[in-house]
Amino acid sequence: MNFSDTTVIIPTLNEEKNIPKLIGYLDGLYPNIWIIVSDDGSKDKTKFEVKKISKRNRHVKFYDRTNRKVHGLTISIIDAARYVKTRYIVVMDADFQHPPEKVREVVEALRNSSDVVIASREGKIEGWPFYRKVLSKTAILLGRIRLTNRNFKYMDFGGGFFGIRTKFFQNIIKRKEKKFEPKGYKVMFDMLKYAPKNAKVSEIPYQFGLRKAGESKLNKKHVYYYFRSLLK
Ligand SMILES: Nc1nc2c(ncn2[C@@H]2O[C@H](COP(=O)(O)OP(=O)(O)OP(=O)(O)O)[C@@H](O)[C@H]2O)c(=O)[nH]1
Ligand SMILES: [Mg+2]
Repeated sequence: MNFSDTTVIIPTLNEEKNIPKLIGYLDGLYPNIWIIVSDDGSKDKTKFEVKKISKRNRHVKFYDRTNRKVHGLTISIIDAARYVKTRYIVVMDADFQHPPEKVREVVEALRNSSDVVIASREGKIEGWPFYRKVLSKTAILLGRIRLTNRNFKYMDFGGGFFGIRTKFFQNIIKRKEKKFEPKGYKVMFDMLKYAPKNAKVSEIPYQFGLRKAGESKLNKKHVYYYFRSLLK
């Protein structure tokens, strides 16, 4: 099966331990898939590692955002999405919390005419402290209220793993770019707020785990960005 219709966007900040492995998996599992690593000026060897791979694989691109004025997870994804030429996009983290084997199902659902495919987190999130569980539940509840009247409000809109038809995503970005929280972590939520009511959104479950290597970049600021995004 050929995956030249799909670009995987991977935002990175200091992911030298994960990103070469993840690219290796994706490349092995999905012939001809395109990969954009959207990096916000990593201080480790992320750039070196990805550049090394991209020299022998023209399907792998390193998007260097070091000198951009605004840095952040959401802006890294939407900026990369503007360059995509393939019909479909898959967005996933570098740290293996989003299993590369699931990309196949995400792409298949897009090919079966979904506009958006939400990879939804299943099972217990082992290792999360109590406060993070409470925070997550509250965030979901408020997000559902924000998405009132949308048939996708019960889906897992708070995650970072999703597939989307490129034109569909680029249209929303064009119309509502200013409404996205550039430094926030909830790009899927921001996008869904402005998706047409009749958008075809489907869901595939996956087992969510802890990051494989490296450090988390999530902090209190990101919670603030989410709450601000609820009001937009
Ligand atoms: N380009 C860019 N990537 C980022 C930024 N912050 C985080 N990332 C990347 O976005 C992905 C998600 O970040 P994580 O730190 O894993 O956040 P998280 O998954 O909510 O937190 P953990 O569960 O602790 O891993 C990873 O691939 C990070 O390297 C940023 O400001 N810019
Ligand atoms: Mg993570």
